[in-house]
Amino acid sequence: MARLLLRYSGSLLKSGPLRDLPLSLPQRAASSSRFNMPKRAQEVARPVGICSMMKLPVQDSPEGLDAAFLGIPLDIGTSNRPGARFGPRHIRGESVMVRAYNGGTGASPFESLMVADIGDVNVNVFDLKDSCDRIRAYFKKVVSTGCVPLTMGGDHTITYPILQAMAEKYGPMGLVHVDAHADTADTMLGSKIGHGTPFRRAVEEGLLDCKRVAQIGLRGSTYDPEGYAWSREQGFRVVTAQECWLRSLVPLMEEVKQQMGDGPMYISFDIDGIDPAFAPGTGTPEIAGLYPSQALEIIRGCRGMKVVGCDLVEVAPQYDTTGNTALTAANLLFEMLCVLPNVKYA
Ligand SMILES: [Mn+2]
Repeated sequence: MARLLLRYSGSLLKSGPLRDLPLSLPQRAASSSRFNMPKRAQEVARPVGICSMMKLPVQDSPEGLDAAFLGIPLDIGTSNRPGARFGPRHIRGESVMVRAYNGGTGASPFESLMVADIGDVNVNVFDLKDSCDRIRAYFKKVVSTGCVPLTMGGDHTITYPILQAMAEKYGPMGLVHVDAHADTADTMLGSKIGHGTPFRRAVEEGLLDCKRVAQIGLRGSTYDPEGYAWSREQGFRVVTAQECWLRSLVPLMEEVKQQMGDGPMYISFDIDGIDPAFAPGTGTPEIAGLYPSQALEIIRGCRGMKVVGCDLVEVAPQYDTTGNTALTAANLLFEMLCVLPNVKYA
């Protein structure tokens, strides 16, 4: 099919690389790479293009992919402010600022892995249990292909059916869980399923290798003086936000790496782990949380672990008119992509 070309007569651009700027955007960027490559802002303006994660090509299926971004626009498991159903759209929108290379670590994920945006799980916003069934079925398909899912939530309920699908393939999983809350309640208003219960259900069903679970950033008021006792009784390592204040988390992550060993592990990052000064767009904010730089230390510290899936949950963009929460989430998802096995580093 012929591409429409806009020919410039202005002398400034006449000999420049944009002389043949196409009038419409092809799905795949012109690139010598055999992998999908995000389009550069020097060639395609940031607001141009269909709103996929990092403006990557969109495809329906995980077939042929090493990793895939996908959304779960669900928030009916939320206990306080709703709105995380809009997380995936806003994360994709802000992701136009995320470039292909990691200047901080030297990672070149798009020269190592085939990545695309595979859209959203078609959840039922009138039925949480049915939504969990749908998510589990969807992820069974994704992981059966060997594709690593990088999921945009959605409230934290979604991690429960995701872990069900992952554990079915990989067995009990290691977990790096960043959050203000342990999310290990037994019930909420009598309900076994909600965004405060996913890791209790996961333990009950044997989805987690409890000695290989680290919960980082926990804080805030609790319902009893030993708020995190249940986690510790299971064998989880609990690192409160207070233990992280004003510290580099590089040494912590060296220890977590030992803890995870060689087994398959999952990263579940609740945006409320970060201080609400930086990420106010979330449903259950708690003061005195992690810095974005500490979030980077945590994720970058997962390099070398056998990461088989990741999620970034609880972005409720309407409480943040700046867009910074979704921007932070987009960057953290990119950082997760950068620590997947087989990513090349400079
Ligand atoms: Mn959570």
